[in-house]
Amino acid sequence: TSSSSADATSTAASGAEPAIAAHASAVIPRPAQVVAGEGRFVFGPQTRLVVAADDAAARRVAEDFAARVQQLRGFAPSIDSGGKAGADAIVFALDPKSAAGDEAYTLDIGRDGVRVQARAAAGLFYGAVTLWQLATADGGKGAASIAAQRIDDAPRFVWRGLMLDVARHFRSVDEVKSVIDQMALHKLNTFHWHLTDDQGWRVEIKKYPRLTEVGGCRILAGAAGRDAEGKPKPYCGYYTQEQIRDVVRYAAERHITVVPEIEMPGHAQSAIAAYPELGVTDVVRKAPPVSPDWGVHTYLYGVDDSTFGFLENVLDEVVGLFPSRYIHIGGDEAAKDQWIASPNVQAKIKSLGLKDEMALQSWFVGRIAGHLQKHDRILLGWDEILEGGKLPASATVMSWRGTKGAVEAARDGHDVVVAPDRQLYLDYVQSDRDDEPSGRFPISTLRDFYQFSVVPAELDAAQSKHVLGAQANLWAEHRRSFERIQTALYPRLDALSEVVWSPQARIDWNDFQQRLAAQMARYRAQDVKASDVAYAVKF
Ligand code: TNX
Repeated sequence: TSSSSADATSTAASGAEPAIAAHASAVIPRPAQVVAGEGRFVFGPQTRLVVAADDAAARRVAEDFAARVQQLRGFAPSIDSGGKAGADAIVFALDPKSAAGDEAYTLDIGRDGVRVQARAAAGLFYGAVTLWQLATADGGKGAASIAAQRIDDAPRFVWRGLMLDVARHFRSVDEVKSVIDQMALHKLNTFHWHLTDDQGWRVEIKKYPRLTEVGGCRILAGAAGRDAEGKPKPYCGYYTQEQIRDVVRYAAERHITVVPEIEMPGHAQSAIAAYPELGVTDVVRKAPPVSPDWGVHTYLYGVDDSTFGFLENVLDEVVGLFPSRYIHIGGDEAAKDQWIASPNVQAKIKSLGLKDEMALQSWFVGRIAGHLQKHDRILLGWDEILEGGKLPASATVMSWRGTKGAVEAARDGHDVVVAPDRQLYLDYVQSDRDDEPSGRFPISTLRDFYQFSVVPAELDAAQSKHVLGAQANLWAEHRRSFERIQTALYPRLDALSEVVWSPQARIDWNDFQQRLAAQMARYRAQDVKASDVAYAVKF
């Protein structure tokens, strides 16, 4: 279907060699440039993975590649440190002179061997992922044949993200790592971890142990929250700081940055349940429970200096755990009812010379941004942070209520990440099938995801430079089991990866569908539950 892909290349099969996979360029996201070559490379247990003796980064990439090959094809090629290139070798080489960026790579596949080359470890890793996909496109075991081709690849956007909500339903470290693994295999590089919300506080903060002891547990509404004798059954989960560090390290090894989100001033009910003095104390006199149900709740932080002291202490620990440049502070859906009802808050608004509660939220965000700046970190928030006043120049906006916020912010000189709900939310249902799990309406299909265009049409070329990229968000209200998380994610993650990685001109729904067949087989082989709805629904 594509003139520049290697699909058409096939030499007469000589009995001993395995056949070339039907779709020989089954790579997702689709590489920027593919030029077909002559012949094929035979990849089997005898293949050597060659790395320079002193190149630790290339060695890590080669080891990771060998383990992934072992998982799918049942053999692990050996690592030949300091060995020579040859027709039986795949060379992984860092070349600091390469002109392209740190995430770019070239992949040269021919009869006389394979060379994966990049300027930096990230690019080399992505080159190996592409090679792994080519080497597993037929879904088979044992030796494989890979069509000769030359790939020159680099991402379109620097922010290629996924958000996972572990506040509504907790996910184990292993489950989180499994998601991170799949992100890496799709060349995504930013994992946004939604760690706090009304229904749960999931990150250990040493200074405030009740955040997780109390805020990490809730009682589910209805029968699900009671045991056989009708006694409440706590439903709990949080990550220790050691576990957080482990996940951050695991992600970094896969060239993924973890961006934590600590919600404020709203979506704070679990924190206020743990420490009621953080709330609007002249209105709320009794500690709320950690929220047992969904929706936009009214508990939000107060604006006393003591509450800012708490938030700053929390952020200080968060900054210590997460090396990311960006710290997400939420900012969405902060219902202002309690601020409006509070004489203390109203007095504060007056004393600051502010107009109203919206202006107070803007002031709140500015104060937190200043604190993060002391740590050399950039405040990131949902598009509500644009409301009520001027955002600090460095603040970055994540646009979820469509792309309006992205347009406004980019025009105003802020960097933006687009994550519009109707297009890139993974909690929407995917079909009208009887076995479709519950979720938000209307239906959001794989094709809807695939056809999303990242840069809003309203932006001119200069403003568009502020668009860092896009991410999909997986809110978990409807997703209690990990299997439901997985079927919401896969294969829509494939569509997302192409939208944020591949050049616009390479976006092609028919071609994508063909390549997806091999990917669905890879999911099965890796024991990853993917939704088959893409095949069941007529588009
Ligand atoms: C809105 S999107 C929220 C989340 C919900 C989601 C449900 C956003 C910034 N806030 O709290 O989980 O809708 O789709």
